Amino acid sequence: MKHQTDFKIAADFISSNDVFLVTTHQAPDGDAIGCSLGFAEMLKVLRKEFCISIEGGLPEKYDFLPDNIEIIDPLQGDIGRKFTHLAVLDAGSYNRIGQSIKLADDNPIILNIDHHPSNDGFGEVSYVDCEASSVSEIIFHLAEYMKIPVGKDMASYLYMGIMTDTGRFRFSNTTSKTFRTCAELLECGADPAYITEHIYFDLPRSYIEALGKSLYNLEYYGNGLFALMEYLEDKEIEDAEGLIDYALGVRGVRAAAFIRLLKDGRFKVSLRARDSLDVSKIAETYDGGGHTKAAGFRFRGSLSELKTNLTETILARLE
Ligand SMILES: [Mn+2]
Repeated sequence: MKHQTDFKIAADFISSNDVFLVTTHQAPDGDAIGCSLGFAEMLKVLRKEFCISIEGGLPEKYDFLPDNIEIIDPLQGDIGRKFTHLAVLDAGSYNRIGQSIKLADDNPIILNIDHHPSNDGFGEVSYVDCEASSVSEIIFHLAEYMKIPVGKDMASYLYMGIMTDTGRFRFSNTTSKTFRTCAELLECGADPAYITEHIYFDLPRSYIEALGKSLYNLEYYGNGLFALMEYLEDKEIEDAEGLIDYALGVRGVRAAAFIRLLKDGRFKVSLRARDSLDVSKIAETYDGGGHTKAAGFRFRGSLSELKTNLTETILARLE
């Protein structure tokens, strides 16, 4: 898939239309939320009409963000309106927006802005920059290109997106450009201490409980090269994605998987790797996707078969 990174086409799409549905992937992470809100701030400056739809609405942990933009949760019923022009952000494929699809026309005209290498290039206009740390970073540079001033709220959203998608500036997607972008966001009013405090040091007790249970179920395979963690309680953990870092952070571990049970009986599997292993390739064999070092998929079937197959596949590539 050849991806294009020409801001002009994206900017023309935005300038030449008036009403947008802004949406992102289901189970939104910090970047998904940050870039959607940041993009909406841009549309505000341009005096465009828009609506943000995120499946499940805004997760509670993001309550601290400025709340002057309403986010629609398509699971809460029909708003009686459909949109022709969509800005789909941080989603590798169109169906990743989940139920937000209900707010789109049957044949929507889509602007796809993303940084996942697995992006399938959907949409009339697709801007996919795999070198960017996050879509939030892309949105900042798009605003700069379009000469749109970045206010404090927009800066806060985008800083939050970059900080979370780089794992607090520690993943290999963190570049000098990332830091320069963040420096500019700070100059535009983003408060890094405030944002970090709310994202990482204001955890609900239920999260710590889930962490305890997940760590209790940590297993090692292949002489400790692969760590497998599972959380099969019938209780949803808010922001469970971060838990896998504990498995990957164990000395000697080069790949980790975290298996969770979804409400519909399927398993959600997150994969992480250090070094050379490309876990997005493994996720793709299960119809999932993601980045080389962080990917995932959903699976319906037997848990023991899943664990056996996944362990074999990963160890075959590690050893
Ligand atoms: Mn992202």
